[in-house]
Formats: sequence, structure tokens, C-alpha cells
Amino acid sequence: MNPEQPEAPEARGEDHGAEQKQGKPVGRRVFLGTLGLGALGVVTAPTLQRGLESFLASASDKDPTGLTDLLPNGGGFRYYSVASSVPRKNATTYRLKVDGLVDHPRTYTLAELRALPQNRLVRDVQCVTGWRVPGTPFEGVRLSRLLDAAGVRQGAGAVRFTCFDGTYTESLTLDQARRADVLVALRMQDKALSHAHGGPARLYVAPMYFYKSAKWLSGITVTEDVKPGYWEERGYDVDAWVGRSNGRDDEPTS
Ligand SMILES: Nc1nc2c(c(=O)[nH]1)N[C@H]1C(S)=C(S)[C@@H](COP(=O)(O)O)O[C@H]1N2
Ligand SMILES: [Mo]
Repeated sequence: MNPEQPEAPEARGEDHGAEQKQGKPVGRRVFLGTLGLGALGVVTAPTLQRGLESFLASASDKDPTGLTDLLPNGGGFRYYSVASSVPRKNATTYRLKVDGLVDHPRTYTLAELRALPQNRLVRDVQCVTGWRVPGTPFEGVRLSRLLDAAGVRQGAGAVRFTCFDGTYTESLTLDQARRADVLVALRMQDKALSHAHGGPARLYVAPMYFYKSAKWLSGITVTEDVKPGYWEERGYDVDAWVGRSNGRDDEPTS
């Protein structure tokens, strides 16, 4: 395959939800979307990414398929929102509520989150539809710290995330939520998280496909059981480990 001339973008499943529209099983479609990157390997993946990106960008004027929702600043990211408009929140208006099966429910301001110890992780971002952004720094507060501060009660088994877009939801088991590589991220690529990327704060679940990383995070609720999130109700795996879910278990992890 010539990296500068990728095949039709729909072959890569760039469009979340296309599986449902076309009545195809998610696993197979996602698997097909992976073959190119998997075969080319890590070294050439950025080149392929750029080729695909410019292909999509040049097609954007005529393309009615909605595949070209690229961020204006590029960088390999697609901009995704299942909500058609999302209110903007800033340091004055942002709030993050932690509640549910906890002894000390609490609402944090952005200043309070910034005052907590920050952890920085540099991993590859991997969307389940096939695009990847290598070595992307995220920085923020470990979710485990917020859970410990809240005092998780006996009988709790999961965490549910809600967003101020009013629509998107996600969830993790309590064990997953307590991992050191799961953050409430305030910074990305060493800048304050932009509105487009889910700022002021988003969830960042490093070891899982990027759909777990809920943008515009506004609520963390400790619950008894896992409730499938937005995309999971539409066919994606609840346990979204990169390379070990969604029919992509052949992909090398990094
Ligand atoms: N609130 C919200 N969070 C979301 C999504 C969304 O539509 N809404 N899309 C998910 C998906 S599928 C991906 S790939 C990433 C995209 O993040 P980005 O827009 O910062 O590239 O956000 C995830 N989190
Ligand atoms: Mo995604």
C-alpha cells in the first residue's frame, strides 16, 4: 500500500457509528480498519497518518460523509463530539462532582484540581476506528486520588462518568479506575486542555481505546455495577484495552 494514497477512507472505519448505520458487526469493521497500520508497523504509521490526513483534508470541501471533522490545528487528532453543541466552561464556571457510593461527596473547582499533585503520562492515543497519535503527553490528577479522598464505600464496584455536553457517558470497573494510568486530565501536549479536546477537564484512560477518555468531564459517580457508556450501548466493548478488545486482538500494543 502506498502511504501517501490511502484507499477510500470508509475502508478504515474513520466514522464512529458507521457500523450501526450500515448494519455491519463492529468487530469485523474495526478489524479491517486496523490491517494497514498493523502491517506497516510503528515506524511508518505517522507517515500513513499524515497521508490519510491530507487526503481527508483535501476531500473535505466535497465530502458529504462527515469523515473530515479534523481539528483545525491538525496534529493527527480527529475532533469527536456526539453532541451537536457543547457549552464552554472556564476556570470560573467549571465544576467536577464526585458522588455516589462514597462517604464524602465533593465538588471540585478547576483551581482545586490544579492544586492537587499532577501526574504526566506519554502514550500513544489510539481511536478504535484506526487513527493513532504517537507519544501524546497528558497531565492531571490520578482518578484514584479523587476516589480515595471521597472514601469509596463497601459494595461499590464501578465508576460512572458524565459530561457537560449532556450526552456522553462512560464507565470503568473500580479496579480499572484505580490504575495509576487513569487521570482526570487538565493538560494535553503540555498545554491546558482546549475546549475541542474536552477542556477544562477530561477523563484519560491510557491503556484503553480513546472512546473511554470522556471529554468535558463533569461527574464521577461511584456505583455498584458497570453501566455501559454511550458507544458501548452502540456496540463497542466495555473493557476497551488497546489491542485486546473490539476484534483487534491481533494488534501489537505499545
Ligand atoms: N464527551 C465526549 N467524549 C468523547 C467523545 C465524544 O463524542 N463526546 N468521543 C470519544 C472518542 S470516540 C474519541 S476517539 C475521543 C476523541 O478525542 P478528541 O476529540 O480530543 O480527539 O474522545 C472520546 N470522548
Ligand atoms: Mo474514537
